[in-house]
Amino acid sequence: MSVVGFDFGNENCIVAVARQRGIDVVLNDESKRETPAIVCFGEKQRFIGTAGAASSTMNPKNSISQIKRLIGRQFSDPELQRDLKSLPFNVTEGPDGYPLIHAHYLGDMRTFTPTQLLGMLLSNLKSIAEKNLNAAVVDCCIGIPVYFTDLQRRAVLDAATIAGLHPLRLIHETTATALAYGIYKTDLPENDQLNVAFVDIGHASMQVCIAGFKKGQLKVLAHSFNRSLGGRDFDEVLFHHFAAKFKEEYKIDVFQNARACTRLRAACEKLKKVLSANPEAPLNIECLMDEKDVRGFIKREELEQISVPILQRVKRPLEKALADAGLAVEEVHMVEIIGSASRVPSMLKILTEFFGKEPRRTMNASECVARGCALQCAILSPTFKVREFQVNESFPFPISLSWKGSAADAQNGGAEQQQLVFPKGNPIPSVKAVTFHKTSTFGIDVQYSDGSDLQVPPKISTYTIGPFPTIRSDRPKLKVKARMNLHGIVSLESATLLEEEDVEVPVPVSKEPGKEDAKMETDYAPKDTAAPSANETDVNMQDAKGTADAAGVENGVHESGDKSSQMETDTKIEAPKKKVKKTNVPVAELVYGAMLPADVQKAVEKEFEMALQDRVMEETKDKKNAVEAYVYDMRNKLSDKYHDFVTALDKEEFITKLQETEDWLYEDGEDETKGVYVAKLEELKKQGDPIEERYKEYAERGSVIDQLAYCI
Ligand code: ATP
Ligand code: MG
Ligand code: K
Repeated sequence: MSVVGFDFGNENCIVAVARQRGIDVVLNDESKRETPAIVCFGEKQRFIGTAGAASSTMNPKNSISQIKRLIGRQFSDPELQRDLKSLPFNVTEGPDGYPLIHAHYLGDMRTFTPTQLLGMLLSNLKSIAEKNLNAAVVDCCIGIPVYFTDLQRRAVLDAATIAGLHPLRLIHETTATALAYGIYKTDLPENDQLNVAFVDIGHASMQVCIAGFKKGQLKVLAHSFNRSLGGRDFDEVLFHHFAAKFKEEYKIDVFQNARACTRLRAACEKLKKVLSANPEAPLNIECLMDEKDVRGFIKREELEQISVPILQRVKRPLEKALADAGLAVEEVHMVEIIGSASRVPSMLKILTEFFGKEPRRTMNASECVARGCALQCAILSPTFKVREFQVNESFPFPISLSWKGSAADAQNGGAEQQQLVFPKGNPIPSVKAVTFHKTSTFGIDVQYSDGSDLQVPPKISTYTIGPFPTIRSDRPKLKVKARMNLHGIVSLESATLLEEEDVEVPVPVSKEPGKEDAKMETDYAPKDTAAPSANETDVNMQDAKGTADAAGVENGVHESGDKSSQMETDTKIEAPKKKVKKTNVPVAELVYGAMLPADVQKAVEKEFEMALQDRVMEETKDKKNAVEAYVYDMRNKLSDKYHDFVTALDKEEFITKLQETEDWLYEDGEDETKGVYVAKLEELKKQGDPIEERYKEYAERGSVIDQLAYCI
């Protein structure tokens, strides 16, 4: 089984694999460690990754990039709207309120969802891993930003399904980094805690994670982020700076010309990188617009001045992380910076000032996320034995359930009630049982509580619980099980009606006397947890206010499996007591904006078709190349080593035929199907093979004679 980690960025993706001797970042077809996150649509096929980047300058309108920014967001999302302004391709609002990307592909204008596009990127990354491992890749871990919403996490999983991948875990990028940092450290303290802040400044966003390390484990103390603060902001200020300058000096308005915009932006990104290593740098672009060559120049100091508004925003996520971790700045023992935009010197200055110490770059800034993902995959996979290391992850948003109070409750008649179920910082994964006093069908919303820092509609999903069976007892309880799975996705997975029956029967007594009631909540066996102990904390029993249908949350607990029924068989008869009858009540799920399973299946088939088309086109190219290669090779050999094995007449005829084929390849035969090239090669071989045979026979005989001569 494969053990693979994927880091898909806005700009670049990295693939890491676990081998017996450790984790390796693998090379793509172009022998690069980084693969551009681009899908380029062509007339006959798609070009993904490095191939996509190569065709993107020629075909900007059909080259789709920044897919990570688009995924799982509503079209009306102001952040998405801002992002769209600088993208060269066409995006519109779909009937469901989510973006659709338009591209010219196979002779038609077509639309794709961001999830489909991420599926394409992932299937390209999957094939990079497969080529390196020489084996099928299915199991994997994928890094995601800590700020990804429930919907974005689901979208990544759907994209993975489309690509034929099965993520064992979606892991927060900064946590993957912390894992890659800690697992190799042999000097972690047994009792004290080493607190390390990881700051990731990527292309579009910034993430901070403070983790506490002890021997054999890490605990995430806080996560914070700014979703729109990264390297591209520097590109943008440089872009506006030079756009204004060129308007004044050269009387050209790049905003009037999409191609000029793209070229100036690209030049500004390069300029920014040059300024990271040099105090000043020139910017020259030939024929930018109206046949004018432009020349510019900027000092690093000047970049720092015009980027003050960006730099001012860096401090807040740092302060938040510290506050959430409950640490004073001196208690952070080390600061590690990652993400390539952390190379901007003024960023480093701010971080140094804030933490009162120089941040370190022990980690490979561009590869640590993928490496951490591969490590996490190895930990979760049965095929690898990994050094004991626990990852105690924490969820960055508070999540509540809300429902309508029943009319029977006079005070709360029909009013909305809310219960915080997974507070901010809740361990991942986690299961909680929530008790309701409901007896007929009702709805529960899962939503972000206030203060989630997410500017998205709070509602995640709605569950309909019911219909209920005929109720026979007085005050039945309904236990609803809410799960936050290993990916950080929340769902309600079951509802059980508990009724005390009148008949007095002997009851099960658990092995721990006096704990029968709590047992059902706590005695869950871990299933999907990487860190079983992550869940044992955070017991939060909030009882009903005595009203008709208030809820209580019981405990952060593990997977139940079928433990509860098992519990009843595992008993001794000791005392008569009322028996509790359990009945499952149906739970129907509606997740806002998520793909339906049938649609995912359709997308899988579509991806399969498109991949087949790509493969056919690649093979067609190969077959065409084979014809061309045969022509050149045969022509050379006919006038060289095959010379004595063909009559002059046959040779002349064959050479004419080869010439005709060459001409055909550049004219009528330039754009043929794979079958035509295969047939053409066969046709040529019919003439060439006998010559080749005769030559081979002779050569072999010669070598036999040589051998004999040698023996004698
Ligand atoms: P994200 O983290 O937003 O998902 P990503 O992981 O693709 O995106 P990175 O590869 O970490 O992002 O960083 C890319 C950014 O780093 C780009 O904006 C790029 O211009 C910038 N960058 C790369 N090298 C340098 C450098 N030497 N100096 C300054 N900035 C750089
Ligand atoms: Mg990144
Ligand atoms: K393992």
